[in-house]
Amino acid sequence: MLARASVAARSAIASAHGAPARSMSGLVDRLTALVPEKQAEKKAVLAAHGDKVLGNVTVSQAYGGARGVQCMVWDTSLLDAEEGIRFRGHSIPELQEKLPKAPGGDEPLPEGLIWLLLTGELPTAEQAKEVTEIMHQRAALPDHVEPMIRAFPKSMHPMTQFSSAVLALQTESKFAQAYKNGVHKTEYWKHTLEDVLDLMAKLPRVAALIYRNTYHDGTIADYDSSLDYSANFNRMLGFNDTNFDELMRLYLTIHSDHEGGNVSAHATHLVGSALSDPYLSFSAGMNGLAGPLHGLANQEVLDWILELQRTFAERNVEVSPETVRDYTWETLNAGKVVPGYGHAVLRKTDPRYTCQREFALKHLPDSELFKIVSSVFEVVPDVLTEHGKTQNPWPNVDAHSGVLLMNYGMTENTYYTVLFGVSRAMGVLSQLFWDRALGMPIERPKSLTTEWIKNKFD
Ligand code: AMX
Repeated sequence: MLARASVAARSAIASAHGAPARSMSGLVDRLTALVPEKQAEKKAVLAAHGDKVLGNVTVSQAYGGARGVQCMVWDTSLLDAEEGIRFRGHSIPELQEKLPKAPGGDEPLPEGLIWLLLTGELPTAEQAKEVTEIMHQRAALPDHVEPMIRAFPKSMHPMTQFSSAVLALQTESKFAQAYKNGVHKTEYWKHTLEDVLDLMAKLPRVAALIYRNTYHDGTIADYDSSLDYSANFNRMLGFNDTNFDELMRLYLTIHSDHEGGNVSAHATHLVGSALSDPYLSFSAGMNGLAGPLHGLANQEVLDWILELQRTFAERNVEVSPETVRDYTWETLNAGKVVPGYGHAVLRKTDPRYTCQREFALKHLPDSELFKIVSSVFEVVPDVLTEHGKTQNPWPNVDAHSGVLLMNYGMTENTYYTVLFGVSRAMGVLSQLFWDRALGMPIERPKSLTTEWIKNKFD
């Protein structure tokens, strides 16, 4: 049932708030034990290898977006150009096999992934459940955030609303408060952990409010702490289909982290390095995710596919390898990118694409849009190869996600990047916790002028 405003929701969350404190001790205890171990490990690595060379930087790399420059430590995930992402050493198929699932479900619970990203250890079902409880306990929003979201013009892009709402949540930062109170730097990580968990917990309601207010009548379902993170998120968004719950679990898992150099991860890490609290840091990351070459590509892909469908209907042509090929060339000849294809690091099909394709084959094999996505997959890599500019002609995560969301009735593609953002929080905030625990310094690479480069090498 949908109820206006959030009074009922707040009381539902507040009663979850009163849940026994024992439910959060496992994760915090585990991290408390791990922090000194990892601090010692960092010290040992620096003592043994501190003067080893990771690589040289060429002038092309300095002009070329620092592509391939190895100069950052990011422990939550690692991207291999051929194989794709591993989260704490585990590939996506391994996560699908090893992470706890919802009763009767096949897809991993993102709560289990949060445990894995934070601790580096695969959780038991009990431990994943504990994370679900932690999320419910911390989900209540401060009073000023909901009215602020409701006051935004519907024409404001959902990512602008999302980033602004995260900034508004910053009034709750326990790290900022502790810093103001003069906390010792060895204690930073404890307050950062509070913010990291609070923020992950609050994002679904923030995101759902944006969705309900921008595209619907503003009513939002009561918060239901008897459900897992993804199912409760779906109810607040207004969806009540258990297959969509499964998709949401998979979606939130696979978009969470993609090592440290991508724009949203790097921006969060960079801003956090100034000891800006997790709210300020994550909001910065979301402003980067909102760019069309990064997270906004999921919105662009669906526009491209729907435009293809419309154009073909107007021209009265069937979707076929030949017609999709011609349409792709039209895009390239107009000086535009084919959204959802290419990657700065990957050189093969993104395994995040592959697992979404498998989900579609299982749950929506007859969808017309899925058939278009499949035809595009057959043709675009060849066209991009023939075009000859793209380093990687294969599809990335964004080439598939929109069609799955459309299938379950989430048709508003300008919203899609917000879902990416809710997921991305899990990766970048887990790493931000470790940045604080390991005492990572303020980030400050050296820049050079063109004049300096010419003088050195001419
Ligand atoms: N369509 C057309 N041209 C493409 C292309 C694509 N899908 N991918 C790359 N190119 C072009 C680049 O624009 C560049 O052209 P230029 O020399 O005229 O500037 C040239 O090929 C070389 O680029 P690259 O080295 O292969 O890629 P990159 O590392 O500079 O950029 C990326 C990577 C993802 C921005 C790029 O492939 C792209 O724009 N793809 C489409 C947008 C997209 O899907 N983004 C989402 C990525 C995943 C994510 O972050 N969510």
